[in-house]
Amino acid sequence: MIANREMKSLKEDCGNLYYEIMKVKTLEASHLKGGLKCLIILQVEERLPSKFTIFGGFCKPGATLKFNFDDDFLWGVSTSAHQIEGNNTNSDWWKFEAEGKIKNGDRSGKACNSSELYHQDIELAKALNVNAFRFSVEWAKVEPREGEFDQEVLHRYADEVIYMQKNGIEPMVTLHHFTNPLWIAEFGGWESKRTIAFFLRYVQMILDTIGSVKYFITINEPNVYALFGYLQGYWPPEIKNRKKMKKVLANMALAHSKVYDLIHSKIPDAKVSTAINTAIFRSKTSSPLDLIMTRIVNYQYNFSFLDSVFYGKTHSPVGKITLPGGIKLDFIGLNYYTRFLVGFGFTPKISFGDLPKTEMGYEIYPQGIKNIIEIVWKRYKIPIIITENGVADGEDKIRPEYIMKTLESLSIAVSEGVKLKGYFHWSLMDNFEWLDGFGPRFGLYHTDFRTFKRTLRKSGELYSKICSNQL
Ligand code: GCO
Repeated sequence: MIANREMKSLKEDCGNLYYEIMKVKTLEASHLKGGLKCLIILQVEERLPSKFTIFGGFCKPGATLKFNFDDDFLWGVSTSAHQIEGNNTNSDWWKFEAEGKIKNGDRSGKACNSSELYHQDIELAKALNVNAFRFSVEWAKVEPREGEFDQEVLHRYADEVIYMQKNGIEPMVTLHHFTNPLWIAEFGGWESKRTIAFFLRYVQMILDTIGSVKYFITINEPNVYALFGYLQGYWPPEIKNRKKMKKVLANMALAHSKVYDLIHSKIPDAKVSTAINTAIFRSKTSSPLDLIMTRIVNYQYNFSFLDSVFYGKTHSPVGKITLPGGIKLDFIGLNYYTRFLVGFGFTPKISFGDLPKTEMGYEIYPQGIKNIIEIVWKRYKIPIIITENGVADGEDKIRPEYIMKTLESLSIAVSEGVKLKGYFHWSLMDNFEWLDGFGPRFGLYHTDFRTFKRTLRKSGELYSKICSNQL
């Protein structure tokens, strides 16, 4: 236990990390490796809605701080094709955008022009000292019409992989990241079982072209895709029907499992997962109804899909479908951004609390990631990779501290036994943020959407130091 007086002098001494302290409870430095001049981790109690902890740290200027991660830890950045490449003309989102559905009438258009500038983007990632890069291949470009595969696009993706590997960067390929070819959407998309067969054929084509990739994400955030597209109806195909949502989740669970097997039949030592969007859910009050609702929402959102493909048996709201047996996850890909408050209702009442917000309106709650990975680890006992985490912050005021808090929280969880194999920051650069268009800026690099110039932010500098172990 550290005395308050000592605390004070540390505070005066401390360098760039400073977190608001409310009440010091314990001192713990065990999660840090050598080379450290001083660092304390403070466990703090916050007020409502229920007790939880936040962590903060100080280090002296010039101190070397090493997080408690393995030497082969994947330090990465994350992107997706539709959000950065541009000209995704044969996709369902392109049509949706043309109908004026995006904030301020934005359209993805040329996005960050990455289909032309991808070599440069890989170099920008390298300048961040990352050793991994998660990106997605775009089905609507690979197969713009049924059965018609675009060789040029396939070879561009192959080149992307080769260029990453040449630069010492491990590629992680996402096979489906929200968008679909228009022809798939037109015959019923993920509501139809036929889509699974088409998806497998497309994945086969990718595997035949892109060569020696080890890490795959089959489907990005099936929970978000199904919720926004089929229950809340904000995203294409703008359906509000719980039954259909369940069917989509079932078809995605089956597609994931089959793709898992397909990848392993070709690359036996591949590491395959889905990437689930996770969030902290807290009850608005301590009333039993709110508490029960919170448990239900938490299970359905965070765990039902993972349970389905882990146990080989669907768990509601994933609809009923027969899944092949066996665990279809080599690691667990988790995306984490924020916390929600939950109240009881015929449909659950979900809102943000009083904490300061990001440009997306999300509560700034990086420390929640610790809780998420602890629960996920306890439940499945297979390695975890954070496949996305970040913050919309064009002015870069929040991001540096957000990154530090996140990594410290992860580091503590690791010291307590959680197996964490990597962290991918969302995102390399500002890009097209779906319904919110070009407004929210998530990049470690600022993007000028007129000239496509990318400029390193302070947080990018910080991240590059972390990735090269200088901080
Ligand atoms: C998601 C996606 C990304 C987003 C990111 C920021 O989680 O919704 O994977 O495409 O851009 O999460 O909102």
